[in-house]
Amino acid sequence: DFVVNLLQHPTFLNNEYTTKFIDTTPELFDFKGRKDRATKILTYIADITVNGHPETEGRVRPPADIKEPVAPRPDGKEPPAGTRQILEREGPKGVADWMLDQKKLLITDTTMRDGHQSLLATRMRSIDMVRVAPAYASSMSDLFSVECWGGATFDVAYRFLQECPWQRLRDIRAKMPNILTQMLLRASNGVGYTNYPDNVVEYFVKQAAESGVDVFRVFDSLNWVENMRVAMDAVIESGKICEGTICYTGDLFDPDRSKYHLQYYVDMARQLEAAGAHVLGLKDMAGLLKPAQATALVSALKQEVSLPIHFHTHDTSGAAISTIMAAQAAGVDCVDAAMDALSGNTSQPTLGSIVEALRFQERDTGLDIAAIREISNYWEQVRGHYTAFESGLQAPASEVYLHEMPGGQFTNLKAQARSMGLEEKWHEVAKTYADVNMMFGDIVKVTPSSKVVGDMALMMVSQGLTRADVEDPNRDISFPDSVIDMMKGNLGHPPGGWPEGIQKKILKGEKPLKDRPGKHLKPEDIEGARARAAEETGVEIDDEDLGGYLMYPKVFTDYAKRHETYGPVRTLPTSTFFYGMEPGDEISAEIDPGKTLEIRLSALGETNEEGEVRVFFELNGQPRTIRVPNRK
Ligand code: BTN
Ligand code: 3PY
Ligand code: ZN
Repeated sequence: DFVVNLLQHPTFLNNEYTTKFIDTTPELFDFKGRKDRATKILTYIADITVNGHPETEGRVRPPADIKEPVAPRPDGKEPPAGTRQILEREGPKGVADWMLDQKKLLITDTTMRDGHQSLLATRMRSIDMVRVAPAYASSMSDLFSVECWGGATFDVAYRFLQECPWQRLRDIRAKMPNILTQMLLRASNGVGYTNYPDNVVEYFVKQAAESGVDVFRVFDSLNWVENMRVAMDAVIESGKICEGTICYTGDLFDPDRSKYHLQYYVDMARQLEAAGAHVLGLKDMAGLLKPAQATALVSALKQEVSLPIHFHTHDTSGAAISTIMAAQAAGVDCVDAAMDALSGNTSQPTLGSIVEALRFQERDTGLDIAAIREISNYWEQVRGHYTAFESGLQAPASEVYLHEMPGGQFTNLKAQARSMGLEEKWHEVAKTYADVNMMFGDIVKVTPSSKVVGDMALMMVSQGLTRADVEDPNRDISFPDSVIDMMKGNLGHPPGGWPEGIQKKILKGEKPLKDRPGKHLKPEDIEGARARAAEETGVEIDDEDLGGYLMYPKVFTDYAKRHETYGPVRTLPTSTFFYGMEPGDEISAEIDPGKTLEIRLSALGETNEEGEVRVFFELNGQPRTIRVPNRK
């Protein structure tokens, strides 16, 4: 490839080349046989067209005539100043004071993070978000924030979408300069599933702040404030907004679940305030908070702490809007909602309906309902491209009060159960999940502790074991690794510790940690990790890449290697990314600002004796042929 490129280059042909020419056009002299980005992208399209995408295989396909989503056009004016300007001008404390001064109910739009995490298995691609960001900037500048990063979106971007989560963040930030961006951070678990060394958590937060996160919602999966300090301190140090968060579980009014009573939450809120939180997050990850309980809890928290309160819930039960109304009446400052087309069920409650419910009243959100409808119509078109990832959940259900699964886990665990052949036993899985929770001492269930409970429940249902079987001292049980890890104390400790009997049985005599896992984890040699990542991938590792590698070494290096083969596939339309092209299709892909590839697939050849297919393209009007193996 390089020889052909070089010989055709005008500078070479005119005999004007110097060694500087070699320095400034390294791609022409790449002897490792690396291809240019257009060839890489064509190779990707050819491969998906011939072999399909593994993630959508056997799943429901969007209609053949589905259109490319079109985002509402911004009005062309400079975007109005929003919350981002308050942060820039007055800092995080200034934002918190501003929140407290507002009469209106503030709203965070979660569509770009929890919305699709909870409805579409986290599979939404960056291009579908970045395209609508200018419309948010122009018509939604009264939002408190847009949650668009963290949680499961980080690893899913690398793992399944072949794109860089940091680039997503930078692109959204650039196109939406007036609204705060928000992320979900699992404290010492970062955006992963187990505790990381303190210096890794610090590095990650610093980089996230630099790349564009303004609000960090920090929570711990066992509600252990001690284990949140490293992450909280790093956020405070970065000058961004630290939303120290309480996870809500159980039922505040259930006399049999006295572990999570009003005083428990008030104490935790005070600890978070003392730890320096600017905002108090109240995270109802499963959607368990009922209206009257919301009145009691929000009133108490408003009375006992002086921070603005930001409430997050899920509509799994169908009752979330009543809870939101109770919370706002009790004085909650800000609530999370998803744009209508990606709301409801395991997602957040419906943004437009909350706006309407408060219209013409004291706490009117001030958001423009016509703009909301337009943006939601865009999301509706986008959602149509992701039918492969729909859960098939038909209706909200009160069963959530039994199992208490987080909205972000529900559809995921259901898919896992299906893949293990346990789909018919789903309600048994749900009941067993509840039993495991009680066996573990009635814990907060949110990533990663929720994943541990889910692993245990699936294991029990697949092996036909009851709680009594598992607890039977005379019965040998082989526990999942994640369960052993949690009982060792590697996620921290729940209030009151783990139940001794089951912990002893799981650890088989091994001694658990008594304090903070981060105290025992050796600090990472960060520059050593960068060198290792470069060695493993053969590419240069920048600060953002390093953040990916520190969280997920294998996921990151696999991504980086595929990137070398396939190039910037994030620029492809979603239908092309998941389904390839049909002969006659034309698409464009903007690989750099202003540099667009016009791609037409002209024809597909037959499979030859070597098992290869030739795929005929026109690239910016020029014919190009790509050969790919037929693996079907
Ligand atoms: C939870 O466990 O509470 C939330 C579940 C989020 C899981 C995400 S979905 C895709 C990705 N792959 C995994 O195995 N887990 C994450
Ligand atoms: C996550 O950590 O990904 C969650 O959404 C927890 O609710
Ligand atoms: Zn959530």
